[in-house]
Amino acid sequence: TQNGPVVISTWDAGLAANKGAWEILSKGGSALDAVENGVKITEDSQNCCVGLGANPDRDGIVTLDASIMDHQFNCGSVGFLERIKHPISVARRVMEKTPHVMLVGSGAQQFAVAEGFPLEPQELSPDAQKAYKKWLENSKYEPAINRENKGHGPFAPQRFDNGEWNHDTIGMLAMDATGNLSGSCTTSGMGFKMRGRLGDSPIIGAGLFVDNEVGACVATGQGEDVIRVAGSHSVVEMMRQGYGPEVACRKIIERIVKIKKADARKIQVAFIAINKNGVVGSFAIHKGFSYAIKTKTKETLVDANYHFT
Ligand code: SD4
Repeated sequence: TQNGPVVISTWDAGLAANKGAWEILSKGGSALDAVENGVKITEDSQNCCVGLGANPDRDGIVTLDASIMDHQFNCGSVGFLERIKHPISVARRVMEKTPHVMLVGSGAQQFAVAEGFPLEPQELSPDAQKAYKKWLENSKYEPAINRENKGHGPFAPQRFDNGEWNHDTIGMLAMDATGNLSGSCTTSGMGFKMRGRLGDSPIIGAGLFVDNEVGACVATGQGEDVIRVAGSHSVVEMMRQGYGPEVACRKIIERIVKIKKADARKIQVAFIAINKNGVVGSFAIHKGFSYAIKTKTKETLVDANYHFT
């Protein structure tokens, strides 16, 4: 039911991010401003898994992806962006100031600098340095789901003993007081990815999709498997067919599980969704995914339902 503004976002870091969104929503601000302001908190945090403090690629360089979409199919994204603290704001500038939807790599960085974003030093945070050094011992790329299974919730460690974060992304969806929807997603991508790898997060329709007449969805987890089913767009299409947000998410999770066969046991994907009435829902492949909700009366972390029980 539509009961004033709502914001939801992925993982436990979503609790802090939702507060940033709520600063805007509670004053009657737009969903678009809210989803930008909210995830900037996570991008800022040196203590999390998103933004410049996050894990690097195999070559030891942090590369960031982000996307944003409003209630009128306006969208913008950046991929493979280095040395910029707030990729989400660059994505918004791409949306608002260029004739394009997506800028990547050095071009995205050049645009960001021209727009006045400071070029940050190219260095790893102390935690990321430690994790990278450890990773170099074996140099194995393993998209292990168990990152997500090892713990979550407000008291869970942000980083495990082996140096891995329990996630690398924040996705956020908001409905403002006028009933408009917007979404954002920002990530360092999978830690120790190949250089040049883009995940689902900067791809409109994969990592994020908003159709104001129907609903919105954002994804987290193994980006490659979100891309191959046009994940977030597919979830929104399920809502268009009349399914509620959780069932819509479940339908596409089940599609991924079917496609991946035995390999589905090894990957985590989760979607969160909101429909045009402000009803929210989520579904994941595995246990351990949580998402944060904030409304006028509620501020909480919810354990999502999942496929493999
Ligand atoms: C990616 N979907 O780059 C992102 C990673 C993620 O929690 O969501 N990690 O594939």
